[in-house]
This record gives sequence, structure tokens and C-alpha cells, in this order.
Amino acid sequence: MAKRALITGITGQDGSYLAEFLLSQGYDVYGLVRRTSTINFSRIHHIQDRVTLISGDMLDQTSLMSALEQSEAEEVYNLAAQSFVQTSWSQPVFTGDVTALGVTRLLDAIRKVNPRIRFYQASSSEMFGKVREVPQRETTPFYPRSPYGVAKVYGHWITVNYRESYGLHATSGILFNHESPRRGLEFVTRKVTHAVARIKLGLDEYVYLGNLDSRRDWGFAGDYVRAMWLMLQQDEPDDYVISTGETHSVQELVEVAFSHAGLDWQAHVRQDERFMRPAEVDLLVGDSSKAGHVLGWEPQVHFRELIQMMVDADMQVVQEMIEQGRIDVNHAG
Ligand code: NAP
Ligand code: F7E
Repeated sequence: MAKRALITGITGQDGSYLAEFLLSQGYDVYGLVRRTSTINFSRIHHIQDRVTLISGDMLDQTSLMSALEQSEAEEVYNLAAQSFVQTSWSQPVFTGDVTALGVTRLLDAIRKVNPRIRFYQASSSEMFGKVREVPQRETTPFYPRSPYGVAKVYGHWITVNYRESYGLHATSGILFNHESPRRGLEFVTRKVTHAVARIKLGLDEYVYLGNLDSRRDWGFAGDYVRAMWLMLQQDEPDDYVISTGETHSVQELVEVAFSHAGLDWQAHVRQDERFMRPAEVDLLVGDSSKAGHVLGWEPQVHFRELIQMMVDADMQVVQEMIEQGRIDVNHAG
């Protein structure tokens, strides 16, 4: 019998890569999707006939219980979240409801429907925020700097609490930033690589950015979903940091992306107050040696290769848009 997995957030960047990965491992894959007025299945379009989509919402406990019953999942990957840090200041209550309380709704549904389910929580390096230690590891204290980071700290601790209170196989993966050509256009890597393509192909002249000095540990989403699966194959649930161990500034990202397209970044990048944050996370760099020892996980794709891959993909996307006359001048902010 094939194993059954339920992914919340299957329409997102990670959900789409994880669904592909689990299908390649022979799983029956179920995905929770929320009702929207227009279909947003572009990231899973190519596998839609191989996954089963179940309607539900992290805000609706009943729908979560139904999804568990309908899928009879043995593994649940909770990737659903309001995941954009900047938006968490303008929608702090909503962010808390989905990204924090949503985890409790799902864990409690698991406890009632089938406590043998193995559960993965998508925790985040944003929990380290104003970092207490460099590099950050599983034991580094949290100091979140945004309503999103605060919500993720709640999600992390409720996962640990349900593990300890009810003996659930509940694991928290503390993942550092991971990117891909499927990254949302509002995140800085994709905003830059998409802008590079538009500038190179003559559609725009400038891209407007916020803080160029903050540093992140950027990895490839395709590598990181493999780590999620490995965590749930362990006999005991635990917490793991997943990162590359390299840190780069936003300015370095910009330099690599523009130079890959043969452009001078200084001629095309402008700073704009609108993209500055009320509180910034200045420096993230992870130590994923525990994941290396226990899971045998190592990242395959590193920073420069990742950014170049994203620029190449965006050149193709924008070229196709031009050829098909679909030029969207109001692209990401
Ligand atoms: P993403 O692309 O923003 O995807 C988020 C997913 O959550 C989407 O499928 C979205 O559905 C779904 N969702 C949002 N609100 C929901 C609700 N109320 N009910 C049901 N589904 C809902 O995020 P991602 O980059 O793939 O990240 C996946 C998870 O990892 C998130 O929890 C994120 O916070 C966490 N994380 C990400 C990173 C990273 O660098 N990517 C690092 C650490 C942790 P729609 O398509 O309908 O919007
Ligand atoms: O910002 C700076 C910004 O929005 C990265 C999410 O997946 O990773 C992500 O959160 C940095 C910040 O990602 C712009 O100030 C400068 O310092 O790409 P980002 P994030 O906030 O690190 C973590 C691990 C998650 O868990 C989250 O879900 O780039 N920055 N100028 C900018 N950022 C954006 N978005 N736009 C700019 O114009």
C-alpha cells in the first residue's frame, strides 16, 4: 500500500516541490486548498492529475478534521501560512490566526482523528530574529522581530507541547530562507531576479528595494523539502535547523543577479522607504550540522548557482510573456 501524505499549503512554493518529491517516493499525495475567487494552481498545474485536492482552511477546524479523515494521511506537512514578513505588520491578527493558531487547530485535529499521524511544522529562521548567537542552531534562543516571527515561535512551541503532552510524532523544521524560480514575486530574491529579466528585456529601467545590508542564509527549496521528508522518517520526533551555513547580503544578491545578465546593478537599483521594515532581522546564518549527522542531509545548491538559476528562469518567463503579449506592467511590489 502506498503511504498517504497530506500537505497544507500545497499551492505554495514549498508545497509544490514537496508534492513532486513525495510523488517520486510513491506516495498518495493530498493537498489542502482554500477557496479563492480565481484558481491559483499554477505551481501544481503539472501534477494536478496526480494529487487529490481537498477544500479547507487553516482558520476552519472542521475542514481540517475532514481533510484528515478524507485523506487517511499517515504524514501531515503543515506548510500553510501567511508567510510574507512585511504583510505581517499590516495584518498582524490575521497572521497570528493562520500562522500561529492554525497550527493548534491542525495538531488538535490530529490528536482527535488519528494520534499516530506524523506531523511536520514549517518553523522558520525568522524566530531567531535579533540573533542571540552566530551561527544559529536548534538550541539558540528565539527573539522574533515581526508579527510573523512571533506567530512562528508560537507554532514551534505548540508543536513541541503537543509532542510532550500527547506523545504525538510532531517535528519542527527550523528552515532558513529557501528560494526557487517558483518563489513568490514579493520576496527579495525573486523580486530581484524577475526585475533583472524585465530590465534586460527592455520592459523596466529600475527596481525599487529596501534594506540592502541585511544578510540571509539562502538555499534552494528543492533541497529543503527533502529534509522535511527525512525528518518524518525518523523513529523519534525532534527539531532540526536546515540551512546552507553561508550568509550573503541583499546587495550581494543584487550584484550576482545583475552581473549574470551582463548589467550594472548601480544603474538600475533604487532604494525606497516603502520596502524598509519597522524592525529588521540583520543577520541570519544557520548551523545544520545536526541535520547532517542525524538525517544525512546536505544542501546541493549554493547561493550563486541558486540566483543564476532564478535569473535564467525569469529570463524565460518574461521572454514568453513578451511573445504571448501578456506583459504585466504592475508586477511585484
Ligand atoms: P508560500 O509560497 O507563501 O505558500 C503558503 C501556502 O499557504 C500557500 O499554499 C497558501 O495558499 C497557503 N495558505 C495561506 N493561508 C492559508 C489558509 N488560511 N488556509 C489554507 N492554506 C493557506 O510559502 P512557502 O515559501 O512555500 O513556505 C511554506 C511554509 O514554510 C510556510 O509556513 C512558511 O512560513 C514556512 N517557511 C518558509 C521559508 C522560506 O524561505 N520559503 C522559510 C522558513 C519557513 P494560497 O496559494 O491560497 O495563498
Ligand atoms: O526579505 C530585505 C528585507 O521578504 C529578505 C519568508 O519566506 O524567509 C522569508 O522571510 C530580506 C529582508 O524574506 C526588499 O528587509 C530589501 O531583510 O525575501 P524576504 P524574509 O523576510 O527573510 C523566512 C525564513 C520566512 O520564514 C518567511 O516566510 O530582504 N529586502 N529590499 C527586501 N525584501 C523584500 N521582500 N522586498 C524588498 O524590496
